[in-house]
Amino acid sequence: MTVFGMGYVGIPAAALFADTGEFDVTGIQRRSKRSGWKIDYLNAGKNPIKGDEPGLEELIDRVVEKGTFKVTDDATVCSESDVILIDVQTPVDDTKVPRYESLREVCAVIGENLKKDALVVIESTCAPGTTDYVVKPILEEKSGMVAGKDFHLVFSYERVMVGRLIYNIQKLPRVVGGINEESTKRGMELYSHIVEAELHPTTALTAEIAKVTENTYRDVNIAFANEVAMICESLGVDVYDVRKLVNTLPHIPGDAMHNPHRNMHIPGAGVGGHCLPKDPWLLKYGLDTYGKAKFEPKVIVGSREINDFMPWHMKELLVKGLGKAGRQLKDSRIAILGLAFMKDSDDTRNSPAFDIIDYLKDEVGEIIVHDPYVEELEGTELTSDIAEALKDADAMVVMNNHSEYKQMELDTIKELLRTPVIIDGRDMFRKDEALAKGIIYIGLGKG
Ligand code: SAJ
Repeated sequence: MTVFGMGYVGIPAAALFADTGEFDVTGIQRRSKRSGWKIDYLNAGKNPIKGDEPGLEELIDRVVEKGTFKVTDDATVCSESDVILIDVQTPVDDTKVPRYESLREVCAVIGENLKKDALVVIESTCAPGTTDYVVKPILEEKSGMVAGKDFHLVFSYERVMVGRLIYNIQKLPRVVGGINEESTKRGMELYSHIVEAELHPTTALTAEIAKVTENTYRDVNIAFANEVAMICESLGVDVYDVRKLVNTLPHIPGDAMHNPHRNMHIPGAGVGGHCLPKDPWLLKYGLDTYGKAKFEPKVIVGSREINDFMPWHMKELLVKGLGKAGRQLKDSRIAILGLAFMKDSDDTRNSPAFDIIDYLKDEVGEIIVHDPYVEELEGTELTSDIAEALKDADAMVVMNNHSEYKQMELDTIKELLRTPVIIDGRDMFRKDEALAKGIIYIGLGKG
């Protein structure tokens, strides 16, 4: 087996297959400036993925020791492989169009070296239609073989999440989408080696749509919560009270059609990460590029617009809060809390904090950003010391829900701030308690 792309998807998958004893796995990693170091690191049995990934380091060490996993930059080794996994980056650019350069490059090399009867599996998230209209033509043209007959082609997406890379591959259900029956069958057989949960056979296109839909569904639900939050602000109630009440509808498993259950998501200062801000655009790109009927997917695009608006709304709330304290943005020192995109993580990909920093940096006296986990920030002062961040600040803007923020005492905050203004984008504090202490508190969604 050859696995292209030693990232947070490729490494766990390669190691798990290597651990079964059924596969002799080679990981392919380009000797690029940014990631070339991973080759020697992995071959030394070490895990290059940051953050806490239970079981991953021991797994890598074990399979390197056993000799069933090694990494190289020589992609032509795939000529020996019966199974080839494609786990390379598939980002979208700032015009929301997917960048398939590395995918195309890898497909060309695979095509040139493809062994008859091999199984090729794309695990990277891509726009619906990519397997059929991008990957398949390159593999067929370069190999001179016919997909589905001389070799097999499957799209089977990962559902990995930070902190649960190994667990999710083993324990979450797996969708296996082949370009034809035979391909699907071989994909099902392959994943039966490492997936303990149920396997769901389908077509490649259906699987591609399912993957981006899983994340688009979440993005739309968050946007719905954010829109209700702004309605609650305007009408003068607390959206978190509304959410609690809405979600009291019981979850009665069994009769789905009459199951009243609601799951209103959590409103917040924005949506970051490497999945949600990207996947809705991949779904739209698939519709625009390969769809027969063209139309504007209003709910999906509208939801992206709402979620992308939230950091701007946090700035609006900040201006309001400073106004109540008789201050202007331009002569204020602002403390932004939470650079990472999610709780207790150092992952800053697409973090909404970058947006509000952009909106403020040319308009305020000073900005200082606080994050307990993130170590560097280009162009703006960053500290992991909360007292340093809050000292003499005229407002504290909470952009993410790190546990440290939930545990802070309002009295301490008030003492440190020069002007007692809290703009709470993640429901970290109770409005009534803050107001009782003479703090000018504005919570997102709390009218
Ligand atoms: N967020 C909200 N309100 C919510 C949930 C999330 O504002 O109710 C925000 C978070 O603050 C964050 C962003 O959305 O900024 C993304 O959060 P996330 O929990 O979706 O984290 P991700 O981006 O790591 O999402 C991944 C996805 N997993 C895969 O793509 C395989 C997603 O499908 C999972 O649902 C999610 O993990 C998860 O549940 O942990």
